[in-house]
Amino acid sequence: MDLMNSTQRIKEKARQLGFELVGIAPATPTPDYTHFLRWLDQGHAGTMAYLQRGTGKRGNLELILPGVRSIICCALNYYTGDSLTPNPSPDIIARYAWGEDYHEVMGKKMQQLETFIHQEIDPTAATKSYVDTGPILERAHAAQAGLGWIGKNSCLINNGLGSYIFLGEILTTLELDHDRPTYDQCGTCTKCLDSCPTGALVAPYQLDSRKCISYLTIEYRGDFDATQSKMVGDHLYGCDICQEVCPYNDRIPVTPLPEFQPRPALLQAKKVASESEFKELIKGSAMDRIKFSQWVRNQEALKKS
Ligand code: B12
Repeated sequence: MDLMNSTQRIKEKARQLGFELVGIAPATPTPDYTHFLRWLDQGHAGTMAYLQRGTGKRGNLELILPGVRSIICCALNYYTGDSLTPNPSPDIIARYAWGEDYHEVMGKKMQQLETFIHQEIDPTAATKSYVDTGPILERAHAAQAGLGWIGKNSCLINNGLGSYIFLGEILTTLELDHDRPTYDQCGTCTKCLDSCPTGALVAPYQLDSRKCISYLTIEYRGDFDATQSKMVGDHLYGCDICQEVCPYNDRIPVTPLPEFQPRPALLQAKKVASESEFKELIKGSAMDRIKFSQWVRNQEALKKS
């Protein structure tokens, strides 16, 4: 099979499906894997036990898909800009949760790409696709595929699209032409580290989740103590501060996807108090990651701030 030709056809199809970025990484362990292990040892994952569980697979993709050779890495822009109205504040609800659930929107596109591979490239190729929930280091593979670099805020940043991009991958047994990684373009800038109000970026590229507002408002299930409550401040769901201050997120294009446009209901998020209102608010969005009890907890922290 013509390696170059298959690679080009897959990339072309990905672009047709609306992915702004597509690149191919080798299915070898990423150099970042050792950082991941150290990060876990340091307790930076907090209570996210699922990260510990998938450790072996993250280091050896053969355990996920025997015979895996390539990772097709895709990115989808979710930035909707600030000039659109209605527009919730990224200080209260993180941008990634403004529109429809990206797991669904991007997941469907990834499946379409998988179908294309089976129907048009090689019916014998095995594939496995992920958006967010798989036991793989998505940012590290995307960086290896040349989609951007892992910035000091630990986000995958593209010079042109910035970091408001979702990542998705197809692991495949297909031999494809691999892309080259780009270089770290953060330079001497430390705006993300300096701006994080809780000091969660404990060093460049290293996020201690236990201090991260995104983790506290979404992943952390317990009650807040006084310190945590103060840390969360005005944020009801997620946090974008380390991205809002990033110079690579100035003058970036807005997504053409109607699915990612802000849901008007979010403008009233601060007032949502009953469980039925909450269920309505999170329906079909990535916000359904949290339970009503967490929402109440986050609201109470906001009242105190
Ligand atoms: C767990 C998780 C979280 C946790 C932990 C975040 C984190 N930084 O790890 C919490 C809940 C805090 C979180 C928050 C957010 N998340 Co999240 N999250 C994940 C998830 C499921 C796993 C990430 C992981 O493995 N972390 C492990 C640590 C070790 O990785 P890391 O911090 O990125 O560190 C890397 C490098 O910095 C480097 N490194 C680490 N230590 C060191 C040390 C040195 C010296 C060096 C040089 C390098 C280095 O190696 C690491 C491995 O690649 C991924 C999906 C996936 N399966 O990959 C989504 C993912 C990373 N999240 C995503 C998003 C959108 C967010 C938020 C923006 C949401 C929000 N607005 O609230 C924030 C961003 C916060 C931030 N600055 O990272 C996107 C990121 C897209 C992008 N452009 O980067 C992903 C890829 C989901 C997706 N499919 O789109 N998330």
